[in-house]
Amino acid sequence: MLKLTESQIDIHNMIRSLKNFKTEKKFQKEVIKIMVMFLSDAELKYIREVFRIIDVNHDGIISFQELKEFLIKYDEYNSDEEISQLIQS
Ligand SMILES: [Ca+2]
Repeated sequence: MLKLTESQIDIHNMIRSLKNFKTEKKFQKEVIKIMVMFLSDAELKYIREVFRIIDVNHDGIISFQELKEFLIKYDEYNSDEEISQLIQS
């Protein structure tokens, strides 16, 4: 069974994707819907694993604080406002 560890996941690349996501919200959401249909089990597993890492208390929700701590940990934190924008997108 494939088990991804935190070190195997390209966190910075993932954060970059998240940040770009807000720029063209509507278009990107449509693209993501289509992409999800074509994702392999391994890719879906990868996404779930990243979610699990951010969702520290494992309640199935990524809170503002969890996302902030995650970005600080990976040196990608800029401002609370940026996090708000990420959450709203
Ligand atoms: Ca949580």
